[in-house]
Amino acid sequence: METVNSNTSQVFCIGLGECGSNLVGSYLARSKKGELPPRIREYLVMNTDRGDLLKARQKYSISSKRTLLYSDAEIGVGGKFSAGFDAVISSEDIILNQLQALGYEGISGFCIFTSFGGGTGCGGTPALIRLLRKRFAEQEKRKIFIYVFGVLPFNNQSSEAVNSVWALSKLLRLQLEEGNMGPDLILLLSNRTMLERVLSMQRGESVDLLSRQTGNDLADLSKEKLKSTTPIILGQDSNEFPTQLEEQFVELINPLALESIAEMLSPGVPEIGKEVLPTTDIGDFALKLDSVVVPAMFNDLTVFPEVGGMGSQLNTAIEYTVSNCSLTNMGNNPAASSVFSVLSGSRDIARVEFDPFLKKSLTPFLAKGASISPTYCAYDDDATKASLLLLFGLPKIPELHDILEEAKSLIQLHSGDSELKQHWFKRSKGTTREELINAVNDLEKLFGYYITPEQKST
Ligand SMILES: Nc1nc2c(ncn2[C@@H]2O[C@H](COP(=O)(O)OP(=O)(O)OP(=O)(O)O)[C@@H](O)[C@H]2O)c(=O)[nH]1
Ligand SMILES: [Mg+2]
Repeated sequence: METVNSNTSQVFCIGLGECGSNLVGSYLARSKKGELPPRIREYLVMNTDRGDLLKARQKYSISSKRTLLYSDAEIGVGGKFSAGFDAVISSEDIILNQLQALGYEGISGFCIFTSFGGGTGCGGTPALIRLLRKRFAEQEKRKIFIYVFGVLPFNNQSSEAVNSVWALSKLLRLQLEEGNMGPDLILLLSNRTMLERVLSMQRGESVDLLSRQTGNDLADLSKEKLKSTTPIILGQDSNEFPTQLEEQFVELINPLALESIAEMLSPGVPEIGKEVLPTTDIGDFALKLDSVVVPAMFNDLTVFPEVGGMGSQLNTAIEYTVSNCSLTNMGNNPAASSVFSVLSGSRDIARVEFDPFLKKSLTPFLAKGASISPTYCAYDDDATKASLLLLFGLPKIPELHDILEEAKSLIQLHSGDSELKQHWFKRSKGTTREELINAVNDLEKLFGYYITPEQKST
């Protein structure tokens, strides 16, 4: 396997569809003085929906050369992922031309941001990855890394659940094609998990704002009470997720997702007074992790090396990170196949000597034989806040069980002898019932044996 040169890696970010555009827009608009964060060469925000693209452009002040409206639909594809797929295929030239105009030659890798529940991003991502892989293999004769940051839907969005199952299966199957036509990593960011995290962890101003807008005093509600008294908020008992709340929720959620994304890009960024051991850059994650990854980030880590007992302090921090900070719920027993940890902080905290402690504390969350890759980002500055990023490869994901059940129910609903009934598959998704059943089977085989309902955590 060819390796990625970690010393010179520069990354190109692409936001596909509405969710992808928002994530890329809010990530890169955060940068100071309009400069891109180090190691981000450029970015492009793409959509098949003119209105949404314009909205993203205005909201995040994105220049027109960094946006691309493609396909002739102009109003999005309404969740029909096959149309999202075809839209990329029929616009390959204009996509490559615009990437070239932005300067993507010599790039080490791409980060693609998308939802898995919509149509433009969900369907377009596999087609885009294939296009990029071919372009670099044919013209630059080299391998690039491609990471997909994919957003899983809220509860009870069955049509989005179907799309998510299709997307995951499609992306993983593309990896099996000669030359790997799929992504190196799929990072799962779950809207339902992130919403719960935000509501329970960040009961500050943002929740007050949401409370005023929804008429619910969210700050005053425990998670259980929230579920029972306002089922609509978490979509527990309603048939459909309330779209009017969705926009407000994603505003709260996106900053949480971006923390982990920014941290993933950071170890390889050179800074004065910073030392990274072992040398690590974003491309290395692909070499050490299984291809489906759940990030968990504790960005306000407080440990006190001077007090001693670093083993137990780190143990507590890791337990907390796994159970409270993962961006997709991994339940109580993730049994992951691999993990990458990045401990950042002052030289007292980010020390290679802590390797045995970290490994010991991570072991209960891993399957037997799993690989552990710790990295330490040490800063001269004593005041630097400490943080811990854990990337779990192929963990148990109870939520995928729910998504699969939602998808199966919808598939079942439209199945039957009637040709007219089955027409739904063609009309709404542009695919066959068989293709969706195969996608369900793929995920049940990959994850099913350990995502039984009993293993669901609260
Ligand atoms: N976290 C997060 N989720 C979002 C955001 N915008 C949309 N979503 C989620 O994305 C899903 C809908 O997908 P979109 O990204 O809107 O769809 P699209 O790719 O534009 O495709 P079409 O609209 O079908 O053409 C839903 O699950 C939304 O909750 C966002 O900014 N952040
Ligand atoms: Mg859209």
